[in-house]
Amino acid sequence: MSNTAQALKSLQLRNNLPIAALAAACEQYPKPEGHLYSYGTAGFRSHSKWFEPVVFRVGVIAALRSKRHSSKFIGVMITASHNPEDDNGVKIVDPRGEMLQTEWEPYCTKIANAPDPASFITALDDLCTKFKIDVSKRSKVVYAYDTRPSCPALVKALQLGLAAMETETINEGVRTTPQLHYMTRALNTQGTKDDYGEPSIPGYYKKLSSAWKRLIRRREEGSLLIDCANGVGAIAMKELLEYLSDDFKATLVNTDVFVPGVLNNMCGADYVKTKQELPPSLKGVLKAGQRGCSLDGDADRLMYYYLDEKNIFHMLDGDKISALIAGYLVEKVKLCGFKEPPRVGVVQTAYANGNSTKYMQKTKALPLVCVSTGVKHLHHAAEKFGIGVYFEANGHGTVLFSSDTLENIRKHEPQTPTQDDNTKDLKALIDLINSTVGDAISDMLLVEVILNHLRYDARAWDSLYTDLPNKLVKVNVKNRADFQTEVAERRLTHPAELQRFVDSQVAKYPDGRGFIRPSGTEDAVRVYAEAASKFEAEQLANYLAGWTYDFGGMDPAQRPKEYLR
Ligand code: 16G
Ligand code: MG
Repeated sequence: MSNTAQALKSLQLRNNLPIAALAAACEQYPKPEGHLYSYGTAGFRSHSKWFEPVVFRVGVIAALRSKRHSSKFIGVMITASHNPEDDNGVKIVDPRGEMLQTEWEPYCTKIANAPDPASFITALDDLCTKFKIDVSKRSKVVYAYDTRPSCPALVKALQLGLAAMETETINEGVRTTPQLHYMTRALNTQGTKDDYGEPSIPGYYKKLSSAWKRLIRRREEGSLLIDCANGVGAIAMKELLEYLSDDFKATLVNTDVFVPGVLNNMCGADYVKTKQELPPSLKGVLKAGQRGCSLDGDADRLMYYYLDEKNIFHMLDGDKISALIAGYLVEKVKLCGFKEPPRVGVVQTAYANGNSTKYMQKTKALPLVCVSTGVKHLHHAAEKFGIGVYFEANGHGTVLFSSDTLENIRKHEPQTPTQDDNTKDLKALIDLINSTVGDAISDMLLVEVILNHLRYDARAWDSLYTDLPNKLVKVNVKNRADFQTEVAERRLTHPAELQRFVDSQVAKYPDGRGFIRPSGTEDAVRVYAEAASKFEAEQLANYLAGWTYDFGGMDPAQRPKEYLR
């Protein structure tokens, strides 16, 4: 008898897992030695060459998650978003289209790292016991993947995991992440009072385009330039344009979906946000005054921008998008004439520009909370408002309507024609917004509708407030776990001495703010600083980076020269 067979025979399981099928499949995808995976902020991420074993195991976990939820559909998305083309990632989507419940994350990590079939099955057994999973229930999983060349092989691995659990599956093919989230929710709510829309990709396009047509008034001439990052957003945008009437004029650029090496390369939302400049491929294409926007590689982030008459680049990031939407919604709600108007609130992270926070709280008197980085944190905080607007500065965000708010709007009886018009608008906005997760395409339509209603051009929108100059630096350290934070990542608890240094430096700069946090997706620490001038913001960031580098146990002689000390 082989070692594996012996180990399997001596297993004492508490749950009736299909041991033979799981073990056979696991042997086809042995875990590479020396690689540790972690279910982090955006699921698992890795170089794609190490990734098939993880995706196989995620298939099994997703099946168990479906059993845990009385056979509801669970989503699985294979994408590494804005990361390099050779990377890949996988995440699990819960029945309402939300991120996987956090309590499951450490179990996912343990299952992914189990070195052999016996320990893999034992880890699954622990999960089943912990969450009282009835293994005999049916399981259903819907999955999709982006345009990365590694996806077909990863999909095969996923399918093997699902087959081992005899899961009922729907393969949605090459889709954006938000489309997969939409599908998951629509499949699970079909025919119920929470029906989210027709559970199909044409259903998604119909929902968005019909809401758009109900909302849009006469549009000015001119075309929106959309940088699709050479990713799956290009496919979705082309399909959506078929559904939108002629008055949506868009020019798509960076649509080379299957050309090797171009995905997210010098383009896309992450490029724009981190470089704070126009992607080179748009130079000479974007005209002064014209609006442009960039999606990221899986189309869940959105960045807007324009060039002024002197051809100077201006970025309209997630904070500006949030300010536009929240400011608009709070006025819209007033115009509907509710007896008890829903409370509009905003959720941000520490990265939100200080002037955006001031604008929301002081100018617009909006309630605002700050939470840790990562969509799951923002989403949950936004659920506490009647209408919760959440955005990360990097352009990921959406709007949530609580069930009480939806009920309130459904029952509302407008007393005047104006109230009636505005209530109709609000209902159409609910359909236009993909509330399951940030959706670059839905957000882009929402921004365009609001600009259209307010008769704003990019400059008018930009002038809501002026961004404080800022800089983000990535610092390599020996162990990012040595850096611990509190108050939504705005302060370090450890190393305490480093936080004291941050405080003493920040105090020297007018409008200064700075923080240091460990990344949730990479083995690095991020340093952010803002101040009244560009020079000061950069100087402050470089000081904080220098100290972070040294506190991170790195050799001071090797410190990059831009890091000050
Ligand atoms: C992931 C998060 C994103 C966050 C980023 C921070 C999701 C779906 N995505 O991409 O929201 O801004 O991580 O990365 O949650 P960091 O921890 O490496 O700075
Ligand atoms: Mg993304």
